Amino acid sequence: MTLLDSQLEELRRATLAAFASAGSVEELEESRVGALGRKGTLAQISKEFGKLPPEDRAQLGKLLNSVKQDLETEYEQKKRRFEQTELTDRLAKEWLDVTLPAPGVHPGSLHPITQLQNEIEDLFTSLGFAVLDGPEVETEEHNFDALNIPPSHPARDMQDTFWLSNGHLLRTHTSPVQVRGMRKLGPPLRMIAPGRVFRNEEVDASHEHTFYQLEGMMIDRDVSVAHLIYFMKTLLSSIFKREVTVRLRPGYFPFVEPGFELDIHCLICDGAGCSVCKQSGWVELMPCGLVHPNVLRMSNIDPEEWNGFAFGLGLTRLAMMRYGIDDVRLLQSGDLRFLMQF
Ligand code: FA5
Repeated sequence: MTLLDSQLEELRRATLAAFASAGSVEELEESRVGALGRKGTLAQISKEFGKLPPEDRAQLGKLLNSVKQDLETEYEQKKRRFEQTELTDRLAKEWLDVTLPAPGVHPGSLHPITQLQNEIEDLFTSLGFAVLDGPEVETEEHNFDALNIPPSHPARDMQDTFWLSNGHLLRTHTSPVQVRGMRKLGPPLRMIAPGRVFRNEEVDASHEHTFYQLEGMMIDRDVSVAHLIYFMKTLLSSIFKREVTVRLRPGYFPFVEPGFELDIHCLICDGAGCSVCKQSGWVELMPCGLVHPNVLRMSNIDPEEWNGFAFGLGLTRLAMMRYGIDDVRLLQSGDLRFLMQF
């Protein structure tokens, strides 16, 4: 064995031992550079190689290659083990249950009035009614005159109006959409019109200045109060999915004749009396009646040939009964503690 042979064997032994005891990738790399780098021990020994007599070169060459290969193989394996451990440690630290809900994020939901409106729209469209829309800023003609309420009529005082400086107004009810529907579509007509309405009135547990109504109208030949009662019953049983007590009493609205008030037995206090029903046990929900001939005439419909019914559901009040909300002001408060319950 030549001196170079034993130097190579020593290099293999010492470097394998250094690789084995390396505690980090950096230590491992340091040992590799010392042994196999451009200026490392193996490179030094290789320089002596050329000085050997040719007969010794072949054997030493073999040994040199085998030492190089052993060290490189061991280096690669050890390095891979380090990388593996590092990955396992990282995964253990960064472990995450992707099925958990994100903290502090609450999924949005539809406002209770919107939910109710969608349900009623689905019901009425299934019964052949069109869903119409109208402007919130209305003309006096659509909101009052065409509904048989001329300027000096005392019924104008029934709804305190927000007048605009240009003579228009914020609609006080959804009934002007009846007028738009009759004039645009003509008879026969089945329509509903949900929407926001405005009244300049004192706010309390059951009165808002801004609230929602849902207008309904059917114009055909030989429409009677029986048709009106059928649709109102269908509506209420679909919304409450149980028996609710209602009463029908005469009511005055210039645009219907006869006119009725449909009241619902207060579901907040079960009729015992509370601030929502003003201690009466009943809540005004849905005024209605047969369309006045004047109203038909003013929208170019011949009352000799056609007649119909109309109703004006208090959508906001219906939401209160449906969800047991005891103060109307909560609905537009924007209070998330309230809204997140729906
Ligand atoms: C009307 O607005 C008529 N246009 C309804 C109508 C249509 C009658 C078609 C006949 C034929 P009234 O002013 O009563 O009627 O309002 C209708 C409903 O809206 C009431 O029964 C009530 O449920 C609701 N409502 C009235 N004022 C308020 C208010 N300030 N806050 C919340 N809901 C209200």
